[in-house]
Amino acid sequence: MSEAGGGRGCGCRVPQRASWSPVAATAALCLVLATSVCTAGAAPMSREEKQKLGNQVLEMFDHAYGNYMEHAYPADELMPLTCRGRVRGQEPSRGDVDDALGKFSLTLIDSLDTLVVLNKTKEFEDAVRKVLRDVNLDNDVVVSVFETNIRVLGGLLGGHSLAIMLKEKGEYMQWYNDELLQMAKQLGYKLLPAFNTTSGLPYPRINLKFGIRKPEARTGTETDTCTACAGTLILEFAALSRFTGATIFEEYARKALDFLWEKRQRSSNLVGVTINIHTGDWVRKDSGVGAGIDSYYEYLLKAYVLLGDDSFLERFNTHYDAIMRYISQPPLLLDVHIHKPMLNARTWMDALLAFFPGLQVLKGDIRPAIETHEMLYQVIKKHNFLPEAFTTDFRVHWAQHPLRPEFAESTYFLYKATGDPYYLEVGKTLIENLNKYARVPCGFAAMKDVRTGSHEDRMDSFFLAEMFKYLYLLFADKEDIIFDIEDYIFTTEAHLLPLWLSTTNRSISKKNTTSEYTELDDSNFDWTCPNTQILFPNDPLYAQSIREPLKNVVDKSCPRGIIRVEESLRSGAQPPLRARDFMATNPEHLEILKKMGVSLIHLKDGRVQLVQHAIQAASSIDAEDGLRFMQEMIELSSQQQKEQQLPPRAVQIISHPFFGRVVLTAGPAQFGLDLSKHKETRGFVASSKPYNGCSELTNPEAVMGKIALIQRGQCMFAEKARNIQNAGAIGGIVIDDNEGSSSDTAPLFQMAGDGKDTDDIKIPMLFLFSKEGSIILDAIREHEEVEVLLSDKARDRDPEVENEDQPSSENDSQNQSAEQMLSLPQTVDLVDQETPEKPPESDSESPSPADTEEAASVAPSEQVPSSTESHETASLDGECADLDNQLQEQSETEEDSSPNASCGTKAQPIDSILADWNEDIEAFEMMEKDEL
Ligand code: DMJ
Repeated sequence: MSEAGGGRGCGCRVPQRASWSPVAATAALCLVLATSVCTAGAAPMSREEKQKLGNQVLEMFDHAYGNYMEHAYPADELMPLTCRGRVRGQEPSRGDVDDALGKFSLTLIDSLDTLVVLNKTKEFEDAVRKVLRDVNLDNDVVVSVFETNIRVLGGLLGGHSLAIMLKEKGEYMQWYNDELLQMAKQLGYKLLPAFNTTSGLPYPRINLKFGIRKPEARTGTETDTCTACAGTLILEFAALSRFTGATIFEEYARKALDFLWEKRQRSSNLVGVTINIHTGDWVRKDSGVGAGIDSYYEYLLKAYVLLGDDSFLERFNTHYDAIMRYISQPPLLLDVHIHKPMLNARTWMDALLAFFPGLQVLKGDIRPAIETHEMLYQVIKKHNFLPEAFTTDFRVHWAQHPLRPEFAESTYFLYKATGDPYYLEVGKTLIENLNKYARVPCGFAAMKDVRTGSHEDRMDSFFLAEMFKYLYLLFADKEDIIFDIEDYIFTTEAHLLPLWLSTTNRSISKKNTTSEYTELDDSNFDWTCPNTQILFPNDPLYAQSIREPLKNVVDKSCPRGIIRVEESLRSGAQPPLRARDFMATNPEHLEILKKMGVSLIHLKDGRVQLVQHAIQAASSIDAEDGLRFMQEMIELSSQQQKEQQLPPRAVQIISHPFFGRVVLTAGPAQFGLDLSKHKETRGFVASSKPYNGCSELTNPEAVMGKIALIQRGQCMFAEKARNIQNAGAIGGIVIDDNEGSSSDTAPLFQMAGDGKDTDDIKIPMLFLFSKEGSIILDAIREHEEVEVLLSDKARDRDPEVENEDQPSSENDSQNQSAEQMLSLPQTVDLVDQETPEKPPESDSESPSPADTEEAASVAPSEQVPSSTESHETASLDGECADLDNQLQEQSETEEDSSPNASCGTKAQPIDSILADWNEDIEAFEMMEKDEL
């Protein structure tokens, strides 16, 4: 079985290592598909049901791909709400995320091999012809080297791999003469100038036409890149070298990997998130398996699988040990500091780490894969999708979800490894949620906010490259696919590269291997992994027994019970007080604060301020706990501020032909009916006259009983509200007058009152940026009668509409369904609607800081200076021994630790420790600002 099947390359010892190649070693399997095994947990799924789901995936793909081709191509991506192409430069810039767009028909290229996997061979042939005819790689546009590599180079190579496979079969692609490979080579050469650094780490961006150096390039001044950006090249570059014989690509990618390996933090064996491409210094020293690092680890293991080079496996295993020791806190995966790996760097996780269980399957470490996957699935069940980031107690941290495929990927690999039909049910839920919440008439729209169900006008190319592949393969039987998927490896973008490359053009494969590898102890190789053939027949309930204790981890269990074993061991019986548990009214907590040197100052305005003076702590350990507590409190506080700042609302278009599928992100008002208090308002929309709503309306008959549309500007929001209310409107939507503004690019805000009493305003008021507003205005132009729902969370679409709607045409047949749907009074109470910000049920007994005004009001900026100030002259008399032990462990192998590493003879002055801590605290604050 190949890697693609989840069974290969997990580091098993194979009989003849020297001559081993992935192809030759297909008999030496670590994980064997156990399709015949069913656990008692989930009933087996019938062949018919699997086929039905597979067909549903095909229909969904057609909906996404068809709309892209019809309305967006040759643009890079589809904008599914406005049903047009996203052309860079023609839309407001979204920052880094736009660096994937190179005016090279990104979605088409990223979809090529998906077409073959989904058995759409004719469409594939047609798509390849379009790529060859239309795509230009020589555009004057600055693109991300990483994204261009994984999506475009990977897409071309995946397309080439399957084109030659089809050609060999003798029916399709008979005309094909390696044209995609030639394009890939052309693109490869365009990316090479990015590697012109002394370190060999690539610049993060390159101009496709002008490269790096030329003044016209408009890039080349960056100093930092992310670890994944520099470490996710080897599969595509090695494949390019081996397909073409041009060794330079593989050499460059290997050199970048060698450098990263050299720079790993030697005592923890972890890597940071961001590195300086010139000096090799870690810029961000936090480390996890998600954003910024993820595919670096993935590519080490997969490079071993594809290229058969032991050094990659050795590096992977070394890192994997470190990940399992420090980052893995089952079922969580939490970022830590590379220099202080026992310390968590965050109290939240990002969605990208959802790929990790899949990688663990490939490695052969099934138990933690099942655990993490289960935890993620519960988060999904709670929010319908995995939010971009969520806290350790499973609240939303970043509410977007751009239809990422990582969880589907892990689900597929876990199913392949366990054969447990539970994972088919998981896949079914993913399909249902996509259709229910993300499907719009013109494709699938990313979720702007999983809490409100609002959409973003965005359908990323990876949705077609990855999501449909993994979902289709999950339900497919061998005979459903026209080639043997086991002969290929998936890149991080799910492009397929043939395993036979391992034996082709291998000339450079050993050239750059440093002597270090041969010197390293063989025990570093973890050659063992569970064999499911043995494991599952012996215990068919294995996977379920691992999931069982986690069944309620998100909803019912007490997440704060998940405290690192090391922490409890270190501090004896009583674990340190966690910021999220703190209550300013609890005398025990106040006692602990005192011990930690933290004092509580009651401010005049009712808030409290926490200040730490390490010198006042009872011991050095307590001082350290106090610092950590403060650090947690800072993070918690900023998270709460974020949550309080932006309570977005939703405008859901419910009339024909939208039927509730288009959900727009809206800003609330500080006056009028509060939609978060279990209310929603439904009505037809009408433009007010005058449109700015700044005087008495001249068309009260038109807005009476309706939701009035008003343009922003020229008077206060509250004045507009009063004018439309007086005309009999039941709600109002203010549309931004700033043309082109969009919630994709501008932060939402609340409409403030007019400084006077606004209690007289009873109707709900929402704000839409111009782009979202024009979706409603366009709808009026086209359909005249447009009905919307104003709420704090989109209401479910009517399932009957869903059924009728798929896969048949969406344009007709819907009038009567519109009546069935959402037959609510104009203003209704929602029963028990979930409010995601609230801590889990179990927290209600002992409220988290989110429930206490005091803790929420802690001002981060006030904490840090106070503590540093008081540390300058601090000493920890009599407490050196404990601190010494703590620090010694960390500092012995620390590359950049000061010579005075700890107390006593090896004393590290407390201010140096604290300076170090403050550096971490600053790093937290920086991380908070960073986007994924
Ligand atoms: C994809 O482009 C790739 O999987 C990449 O490695 C990171 N994640 C995105 C999709 O989420």
